[in-house]
Amino acid sequence: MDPSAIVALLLALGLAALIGMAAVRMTKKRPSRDLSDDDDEVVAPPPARAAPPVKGPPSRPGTAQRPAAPGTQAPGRATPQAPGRAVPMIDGKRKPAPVPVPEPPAAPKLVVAIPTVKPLGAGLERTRKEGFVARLLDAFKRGAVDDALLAQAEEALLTADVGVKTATMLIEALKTEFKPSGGDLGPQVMEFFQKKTLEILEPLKHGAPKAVGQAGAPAVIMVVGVNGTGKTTTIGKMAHLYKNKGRSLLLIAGDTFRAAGMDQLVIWGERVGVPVVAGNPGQDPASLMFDACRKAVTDGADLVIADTAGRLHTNVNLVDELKKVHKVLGKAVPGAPHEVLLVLDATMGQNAIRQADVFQQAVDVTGIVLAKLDGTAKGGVVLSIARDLGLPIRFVGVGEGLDDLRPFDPHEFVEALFATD
Ligand SMILES: Nc1nc2c(ncn2[C@@H]2O[C@H](COP(=O)(O)OP(=O)(O)OP(=O)(O)O)[C@@H](O)[C@H]2O)c(=O)[nH]1
Ligand SMILES: [Mg+2]
Repeated sequence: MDPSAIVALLLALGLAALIGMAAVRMTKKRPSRDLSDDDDEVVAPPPARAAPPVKGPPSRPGTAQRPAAPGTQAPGRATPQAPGRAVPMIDGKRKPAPVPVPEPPAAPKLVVAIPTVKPLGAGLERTRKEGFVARLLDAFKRGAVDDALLAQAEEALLTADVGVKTATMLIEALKTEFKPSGGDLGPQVMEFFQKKTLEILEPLKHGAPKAVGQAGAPAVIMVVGVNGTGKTTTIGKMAHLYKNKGRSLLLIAGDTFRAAGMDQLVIWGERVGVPVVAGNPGQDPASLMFDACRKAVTDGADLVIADTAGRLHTNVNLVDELKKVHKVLGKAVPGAPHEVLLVLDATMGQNAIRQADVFQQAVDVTGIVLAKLDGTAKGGVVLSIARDLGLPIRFVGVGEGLDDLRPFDPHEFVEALFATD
């Protein structure tokens, strides 16, 4: 054979052998590639997500509580590290043989509540939707304003708990002052009622109290009301609101008749990051108030909010107790209490008005908080409060969340109440 042919044959055989070996190596390597595509990276554990604020255990009574900032990670809730996922490089060259790794446990699903501020309209939804506005509009579809129609309109107003006196006044005004301008009556009547309602509400100075203390002393707000109306919850929400405005606060858990009542405020304090002074169960609330106010002065707090017991208003002792607390607050801080807020439960409608009388006799109530407006079709009670009690409405509660307290604005209220959506 020609020597050059032999050389060519050998070269061809060598090449074929090389290709074969390469193919075998590639097939062998394939399974490990899937694990080692990112061998050089240390795999980071899944990022920890912020846990929602967690109610801590009630703190020991008798001391000021300064809880951890809200939103901090709850102990033991951190997302666990994924074990064994890191495959480090050794000397930049060699890699250890991949070790079979068990699947990491699934990260716990933490639901983080996104706070939303509820519009007032949402709080008045039941008042509007459960007949009131729809019935008024329906009544005035029929054209002329006659007696039957006026009676129907009065009934619609009463279902929203505007109170007999206010409903009568509005209907009288409709009879004598309302001048329809042709076309659909319904919207015109609504506009008329809106105007009249504003006339009832506007003369009073509604909205959040400024609550500013004097000469380096804190402002003091005393919160009173029948049990279950929403005092403690309102104080928690108010603390959140004023803290967000940059005020330094101290809360007093003055409901010493009920340990659970005090604990409830301590938990709210932890939630919003505001210190709470709680007493011992059965302790004289007035002495607790005095000590706590002196502490607020020493600490340089600029707003104190005091919770009180809410036993039945027929309990004469409670009235005496509130009078005593009121007096003692004045001894501890000049001019205190600067505000006495009466918390009324909107779901009680006209009964809430009767409760107000009793508290007004006991202490000098300066404003109303209307809680639970979201849970009632009796939102018209706002008109009764302003007209019959002559008291400004400071806040309305529209839910149980941190942000569900709104400074009362008559314009916003009237628009939401008579909205025809
Ligand atoms: N839907 C709704 N619920 C509310 C509102 N305000 C308070 N609540 C609920 O009403 C209930 C009673 O509220 P509390 O704050 O404990 O009432 P309280 O006046 O302090 O009661 P006592 O301490 O027993 O006198 C709780 O379940 C609150 O969550 C509100 O604006 N809307
Ligand atoms: Mg309470």
